[in-house]
Amino acid sequence: MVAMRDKDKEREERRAAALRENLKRRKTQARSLKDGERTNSGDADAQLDSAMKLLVEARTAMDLQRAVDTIEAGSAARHARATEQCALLECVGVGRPVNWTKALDRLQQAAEQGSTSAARQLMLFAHPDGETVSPESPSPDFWRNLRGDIDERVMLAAREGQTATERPYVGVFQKFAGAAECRWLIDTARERLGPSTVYDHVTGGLRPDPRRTSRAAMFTFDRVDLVVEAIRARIAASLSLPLPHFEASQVLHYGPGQEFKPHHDYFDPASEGFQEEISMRGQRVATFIIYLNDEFTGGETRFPSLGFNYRGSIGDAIAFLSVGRDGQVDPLTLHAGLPPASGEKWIFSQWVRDRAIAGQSA
Ligand SMILES: O=C(O)CCC(=O)C(=O)O
Repeated sequence: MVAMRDKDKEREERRAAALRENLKRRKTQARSLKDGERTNSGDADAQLDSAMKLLVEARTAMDLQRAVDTIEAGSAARHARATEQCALLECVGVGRPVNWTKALDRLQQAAEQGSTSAARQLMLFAHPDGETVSPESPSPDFWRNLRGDIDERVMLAAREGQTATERPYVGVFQKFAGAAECRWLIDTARERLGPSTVYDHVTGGLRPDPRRTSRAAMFTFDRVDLVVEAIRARIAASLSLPLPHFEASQVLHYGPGQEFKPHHDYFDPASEGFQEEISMRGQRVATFIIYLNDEFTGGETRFPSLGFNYRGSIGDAIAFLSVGRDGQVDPLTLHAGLPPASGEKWIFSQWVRDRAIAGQSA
C-alpha cells in the first residue's frame, strides 16, 4: 500500500515536471516567434527603405528595375508600406505607364493590409471635404466600398479658374482642393519644415534670405504621396502644362510677421548667376498657390504693380504666368506674401518651368 502511494506520488511529480518543462518550452517558442516576426517586419522595412533610396538615386535602368522589383516583392509579401509605395509607382508611372486606377486599387490594398496612411488618403479622396477618421473595426468590404466611391477622372480633372487680370495672366480657382486634402498637406509638412530658400543671383545656388522668412517643406520624390501627386496632376490639367516641367512642390508656413517680400519668381535673364540655371533647368514660367487654411489675419498675396491682393479661403488657389506669349519675362508679376498679423498661414506652392526638368524623378 505504501509502495503504491510512493509510486503514485512519483508519477504525479514526473507529470508536474513534464508540464513545467512543456510550459517553459512553449514560452521560449512564443518569445522566439515574436522576435522572428519583429525581425521579419524590421527586415521588410529596411529592405523597402534601401529600395526607395536606390529608386531616388538610380543612375541606370537596371538600378531602377532592381528598386521597383524589391518594392513589388515587399507588396507581394503583404507589407503594407511597400504596397503603398507601389501605389505611388503607379500614379507617377515609374517602370510603367501612369495609371491612377491601379494606383487607387493598390492604395485600397495597402489600407486592407493595415496602412493607416493609405486608409486616410483613401478616405480623403472619397470625401475631399469630410473628416478622415478611420472606423475602429472596418467591415471586410469597407475599403473596397470606399475605393468604389472615388472617381479618379473627377479627382484629377482640370478646374475652371476666373481670370483676375489678362496681362500678365492671373487666375483665381475657388475650391481647388478639398479641406481634407489641405489638412493632409499641412499635417505631412509640419514635421519637415526648414528655412525657406531663394536662388542667389550671384552664385545661382540656393540660400536662406531675410526677404523670405517663412519656413518650407519640400516634397521631393522620396517625400511625395498620392495626395501631393493628385494635386500636381490637377494643377497640370488646369494650366495645360506638362507634369515633367513641375519643380518639387512646397508647403510654406508663415508665423505672425513672417513674409516673402516683393520678388519675381522668374530668373532674371540679365543676371549672370542665373544663366546656368536657365540653360540647365529652364525658366520659371508659372506659379500656382493653394491656400491650405484660413485661421489668420492679413497674409494676402499682393501684386503691387497690378493693384491686386488675394486672400483665399481653405482650398482656394491663385495662379499666374511670369512669362508672356512672346516668351519674355513680365516684371508686372512682382508679388509678395504679406505677413500674417495673427495666426499661422499655410500655402501649397508650385513653380513650373518651360521645359522638362532633367534628373528629376517626379
Ligand atoms: O505667400 C504668398 O502668398 C506668396 C508666396 C510666393 O510669393 C511664392 O511662392 O512665390
